[in-house]
Amino acid sequence: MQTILETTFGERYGTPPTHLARAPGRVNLIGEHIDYAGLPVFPMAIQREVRIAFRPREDGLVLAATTDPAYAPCHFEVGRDIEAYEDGDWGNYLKAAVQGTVRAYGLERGFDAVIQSTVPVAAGLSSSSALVIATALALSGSNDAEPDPIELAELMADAEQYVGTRGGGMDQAISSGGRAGCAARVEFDPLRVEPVPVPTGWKFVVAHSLVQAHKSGGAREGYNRRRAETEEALARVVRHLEMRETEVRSYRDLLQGTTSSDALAAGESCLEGDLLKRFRHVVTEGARVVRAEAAMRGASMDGFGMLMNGSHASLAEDYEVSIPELDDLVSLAREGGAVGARLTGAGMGGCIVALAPESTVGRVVDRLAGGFYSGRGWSGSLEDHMFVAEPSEGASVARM
Ligand code: NG1
Repeated sequence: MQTILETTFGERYGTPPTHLARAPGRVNLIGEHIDYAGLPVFPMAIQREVRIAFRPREDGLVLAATTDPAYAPCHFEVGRDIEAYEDGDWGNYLKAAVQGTVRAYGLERGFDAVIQSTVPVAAGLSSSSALVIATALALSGSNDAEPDPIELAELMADAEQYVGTRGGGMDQAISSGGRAGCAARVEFDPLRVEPVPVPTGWKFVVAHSLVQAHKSGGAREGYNRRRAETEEALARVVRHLEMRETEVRSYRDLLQGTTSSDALAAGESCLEGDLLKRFRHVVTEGARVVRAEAAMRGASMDGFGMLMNGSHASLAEDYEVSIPELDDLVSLAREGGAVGARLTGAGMGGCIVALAPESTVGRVVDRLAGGFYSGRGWSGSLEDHMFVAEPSEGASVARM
């Protein structure tokens, strides 16, 4: 039986597709808003993914359509300097990937494509990076190139800045380099993805707040401002500690030269207001990631859950990226028996992630369904908004 991708491709281009590229979305388990500070984060690739059925072309055109009528088809020429569509146009993610891949590998042949995604959009689950990685694989596959997954992730983290958000690189790394059954510690500069097996019986529930946070639109300003604030806070602390600005260029550098508690004390004495809050979040979240990895390796579910709770409090109070809907979901998940829950992704909308033992996960889901989703307007099935995330394999491309 033909899949919807194959049927749509045949109807549109009159031939069957020859290849399939896929790239997963991700849920970040802990380590939020610190990838751009150079600190390790702890995400997991999930079963929701972007799939691109494609066929290489003889010329340099990219023709793309999706199985979702909300997204208009687009076409453009492969090149090193591709002019962007209007702000907010989904096609800019394709252009970002193509331009970045061409600049790195000098590829010339384009492709015909049909795209399908099961990653909710603007939900903090990295639908955009999954699309970017899958597109880069489609272009590479069309030109018989086989980029290394980590190198590709690094390239695409830069390439995605084409849409105007200066992201940190976590999403591309885990979408490209994730391992089935594992979460991962992602380190930066140089990029490293170190798989950590998720213990049996740990279940991560993802639930959407029904509020979208569009990073190609409104949420971009909030994201970029936070990033600028953390940089400003760092510069002041470095001056206060009389460290050399050329040697301490990130929070990672800072925390290699001083302990978290000394860094916090320095922040308290030279920062105030929002800058102090942003600084405190980054430093404490960095410490939570280290402890969370140890908790997962030691199968301490309560330990991991406690750190997730601490992360949410810090994101809500110090980083100020939560909203009432996310706070409600977090409280309900805990009431339902989750050992920990937090907003995941950039916040300002999007999803929460909650950790529960397998025996309790049904209660968590019921509590969220009854306490949050019933009585609110939403379309589709409840599974579109809330699901149990499975630790999944990173992106791949294969002949169909
Ligand atoms: P989401 O929530 O998927 O938009 C963004 C950034 C990440 C990271 C998180 C916050 C992009 C592509 N992604 O992710 O790099 O900074 O926010 O932890 O900008």
